[in-house]
Amino acid sequence: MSEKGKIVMGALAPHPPHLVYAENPSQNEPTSEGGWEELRWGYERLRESMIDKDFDVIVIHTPHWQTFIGTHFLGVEKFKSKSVDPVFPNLFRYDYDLNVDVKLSREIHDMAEKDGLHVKMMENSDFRIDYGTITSCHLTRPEWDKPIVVISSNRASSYFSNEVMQTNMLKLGKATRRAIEKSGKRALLLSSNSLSHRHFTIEPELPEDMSKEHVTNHNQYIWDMKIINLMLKGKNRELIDIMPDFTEQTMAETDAGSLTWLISALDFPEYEAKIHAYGSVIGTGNAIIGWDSERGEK
Ligand code: 2X7
Ligand code: FE2
Repeated sequence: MSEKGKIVMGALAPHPPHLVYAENPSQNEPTSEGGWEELRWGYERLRESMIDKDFDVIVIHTPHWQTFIGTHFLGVEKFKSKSVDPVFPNLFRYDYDLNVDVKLSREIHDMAEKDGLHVKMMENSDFRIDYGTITSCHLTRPEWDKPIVVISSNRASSYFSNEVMQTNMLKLGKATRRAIEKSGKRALLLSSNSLSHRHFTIEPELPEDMSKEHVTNHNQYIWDMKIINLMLKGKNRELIDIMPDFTEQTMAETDAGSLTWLISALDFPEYEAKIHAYGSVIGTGNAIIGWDSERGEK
């Protein structure tokens, strides 16, 4: 029987809406001729790597639900509507229908509150789910057969500094781990973010024209490789130490705190992570990486 109350796996699961657009799922209105295959095949490999995993819930931290006073948690059991990416409405108009594990959501909220973080349950049933959550969840688990817990990105990095954001997200990661252990549930954790994040400002006429796709500049690429190699080698304390510099120099989407939260929730893994893909989307750097905590912690 599977051991109860644990994180069975963590993943860096970036959310460029282009990847959903390129897959042409029935839920998305626009249609494409494909594109970004390396990343989409990487998601396929991530899904294969968890085919035997037994888990009850997906817990995701998302950069595109941005809250300025504290961290918020979805607190309504069902959401059904259309999500439109405000920057790429031409690519992403997605009909979603999803279930939330409100009990676990509240348990993480309560644990974080006890640890002194500002938190809030979001109980507005008309709330529009952000495209980051939908994209990462769709690509990781297209069946949508597991309830999710969605955690907002508190913008402490914009209001204060990357260091303040990190301090809070390290606490939130710990609280998340303890709440999951106490709950008896088996959870898959997703950090929904790109790495380097300098975007092109002009989109090619055909968005999926792969002859136009490349990382914005070499500096971004060198930084991404440094960060990826630390994760692959299990050097996650060093990763956290240099994350503020990385975030600043590449405008990385790690400013959202998602990756810091994940590394802390996984308790700074010293085992090797597995990379499934690296690729650029409109110039940003994206890596799909899995931490098999059940295998790694043995
Ligand atoms: O939100 C995003 C992103 N993080 C990366 C690339 C392209 C679009 O949207
Ligand atoms: Fe994003």
